[in-house]
Amino acid sequence: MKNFFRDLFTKNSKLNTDQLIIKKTVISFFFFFVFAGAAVWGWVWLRDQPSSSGRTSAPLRKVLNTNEAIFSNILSDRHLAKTYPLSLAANPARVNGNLGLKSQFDPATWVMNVIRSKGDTLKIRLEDIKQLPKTEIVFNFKCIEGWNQITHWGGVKFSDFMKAYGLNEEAAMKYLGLSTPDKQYYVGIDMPSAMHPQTLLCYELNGQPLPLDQGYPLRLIIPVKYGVKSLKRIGFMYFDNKRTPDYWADVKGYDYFTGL
Ligand SMILES: Nc1nc2c(c(=O)[nH]1)N[C@H]1C(S)=C(S)[C@@H](COP(=O)(O)O)O[C@H]1N2
Ligand SMILES: [Mo]
Repeated sequence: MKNFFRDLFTKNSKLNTDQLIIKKTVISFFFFFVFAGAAVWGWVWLRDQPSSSGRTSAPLRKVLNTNEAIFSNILSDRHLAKTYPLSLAANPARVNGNLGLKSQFDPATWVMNVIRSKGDTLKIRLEDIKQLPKTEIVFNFKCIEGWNQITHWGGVKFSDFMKAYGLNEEAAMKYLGLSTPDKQYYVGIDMPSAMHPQTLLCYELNGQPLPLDQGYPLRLIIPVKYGVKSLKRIGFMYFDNKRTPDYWADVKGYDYFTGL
């Protein structure tokens, strides 16, 4: 035993092969236990931290918030989502997600309620939206769950809509909020992404009116974001300088911006 400890602190060149093997093995185990201990300690610490929002613990939330601060800045008019030829568009297109679409719904009485910052509410019909210049896009629609699909949409640019209705004060605010008529699904979007030239108030899929389960009469299509933000069946639109509520960010702790 005495020799063993002495060997541990003896220069390698002065040890025979057996002594050297023992020395190196002991040193390896020592570091293995130090790092394993640190990893377990770190995990226990992280597990015991209070959670800040939903299910994400405060330290992890801090990292996510930093990511958001960085990535929200990358979004701007300068970056366009890639577009594709019409022939590549899926038909029929995949249907995914029916939150806010399960309540009783009467297409005949539908209007989009645009709640202005002054407090008055515009009630806009589908015919009104269709009066505005139409824009079409074929892009790769990406769902956060891991699938993507090239799809063909038609509607009005959100920025054209804001201009046409004189919603300048509202467009100058930092966030847009949208919700379904029954308010069961809602999304928050930073205004630069909403005003992006590819963001549509969309009423057509593959040249046809939207199917009911894909958001008839009007949905958002926002190619610079994951699919979660492309809210189907807009009932309400509102504006704020603070972050507007977002179903997946608030309930599940997902990233608020989900930029692409
Ligand atoms: N009202 C509403 N809109 C929604 C959802 C939803 O559950 N309810 N799901 C979102 C998600 S996660 C995706 S990927 C897309 C899917 O659009 P699609 O059904 O046209 O493929 O809609 C988004 N908009
Ligand atoms: Mo999604």
